[in-house]
Amino acid sequence: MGCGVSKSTPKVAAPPPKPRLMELTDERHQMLKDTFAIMDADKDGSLDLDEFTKSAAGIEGHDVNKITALFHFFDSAGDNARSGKNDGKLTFDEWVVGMRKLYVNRDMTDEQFDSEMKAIVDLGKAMQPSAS
Ligand SMILES: [Ca+2]
Repeated sequence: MGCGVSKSTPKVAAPPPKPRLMELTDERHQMLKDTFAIMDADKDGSLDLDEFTKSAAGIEGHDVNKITALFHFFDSAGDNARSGKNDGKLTFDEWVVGMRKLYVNRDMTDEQFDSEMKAIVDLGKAMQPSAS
């Protein structure tokens, strides 16, 4: 076999490109806040899997596995103990961090973000029992 000797030149370890989290403007922050409030059907300040599933059905269709995976993605998105990482509830902090991670390296226009959020909000509203 005529294998040539391949010289391996030591590569200078280039630092991996830093993931660019979605830019969080005041407007987007407010939108996330509104969305969270609507998804939080029992208003206890956190989203459980049930609340999340009802709202997320609009994003992922009715694929329970996908929604559950997404829920755990968010639940582990918090960066500190305060946000209750992996405790089965999504805090607002996890929701914000999760959304920024979800849209990482994606250049979204405000319009795109707006329409994605609106889809969730509309669905959340449809889930609300009509006030009597
Ligand atoms: Ca809740």
